[in-house]
Amino acid sequence: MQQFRIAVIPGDGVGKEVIPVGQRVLEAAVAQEAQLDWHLFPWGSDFYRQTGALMPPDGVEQLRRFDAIYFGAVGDPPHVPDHVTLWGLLLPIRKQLDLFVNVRPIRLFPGIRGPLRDKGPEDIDMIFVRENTEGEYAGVGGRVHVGTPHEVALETSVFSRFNVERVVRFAFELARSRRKHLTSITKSNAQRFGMVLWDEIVQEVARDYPDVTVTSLLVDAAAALMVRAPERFDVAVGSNLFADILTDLGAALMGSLGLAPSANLAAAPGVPSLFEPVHGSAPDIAGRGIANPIGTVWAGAMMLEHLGLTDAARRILRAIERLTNEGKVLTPDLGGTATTEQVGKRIIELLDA
Ligand code: GGG
Repeated sequence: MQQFRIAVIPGDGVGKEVIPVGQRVLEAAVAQEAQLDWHLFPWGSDFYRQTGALMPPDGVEQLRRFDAIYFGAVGDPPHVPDHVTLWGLLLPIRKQLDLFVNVRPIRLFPGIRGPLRDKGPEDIDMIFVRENTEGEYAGVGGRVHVGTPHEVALETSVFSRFNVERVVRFAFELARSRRKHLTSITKSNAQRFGMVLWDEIVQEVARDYPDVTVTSLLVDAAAALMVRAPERFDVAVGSNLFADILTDLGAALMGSLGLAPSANLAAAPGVPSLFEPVHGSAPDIAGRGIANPIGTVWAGAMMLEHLGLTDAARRILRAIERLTNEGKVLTPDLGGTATTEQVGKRIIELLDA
């Protein structure tokens, strides 16, 4: 039987509730073919309160020896500022492991009524490729004259040719494996350096993919089009910030932020990729046992697929579709009354239904 070493970081808030459910579903799905050796890392805001840091100084190095990382959520406002939690845990992991793309599928599951009443599952089926290590999240900037009326803060975006090209190339490859349409999203009329470079690189790389049609959109137009005509999107590629925002919009089109998964993929072989729900720690519902675990379970399925356990991954997706289609065991964000645990249990029952 194959064995995989998985680092588990439940993190904060509802991350601690959805990750154990995800682990149980994954174990049930792979039971016949693989063993998942989980190693729990209790990092996050509690760890910060005990030690003054979100993870140990060698935390990212500790993660390198695993086959994959299963991550919950980070954030404990108002107790720890959000920029401290994000920059103390998730962003250093993405950057130091060079997890260069964040793949975020968006699709309407059968039985779910999203906010777009005239759109069905065949209309809402796209994948976002988010640049994941630089752009607006480069962390370049600073503040001067702090606390005075002359205070100034700078936040510089970074777009390197090397990085944008590999992200765009990844998106073209993905588009080629699907409906062969790529939408590139920038704001290059207003952002006249980095995003103009991005547009140029898209045009250059497009020459290697004559079978893929490309549409370039400004981010504001892209947001409007996602709502007006989501069927026009197949694969979309965008910067760290823009794709982060648009995938929350996409999750809303799916019916709930709790449904959306993401895969942070490593550029180098042998480096673990990280899989997480798109949602954060949701302090408003944390501790009540009602968080939707589907985004986390789906992220786990993406992890299994990445590890080569494609049949188990497919069975999990089918079980999620059956669950939403029967519409009986759903959490309150989807109009149901079920708990996180009950949804997990039902997904397991439906694995082989
Ligand atoms: N599930 C991971 C999580 O906690 N996400 C919250 C968040 O703020 N993420 C920022 C990002 O994905 O860049």
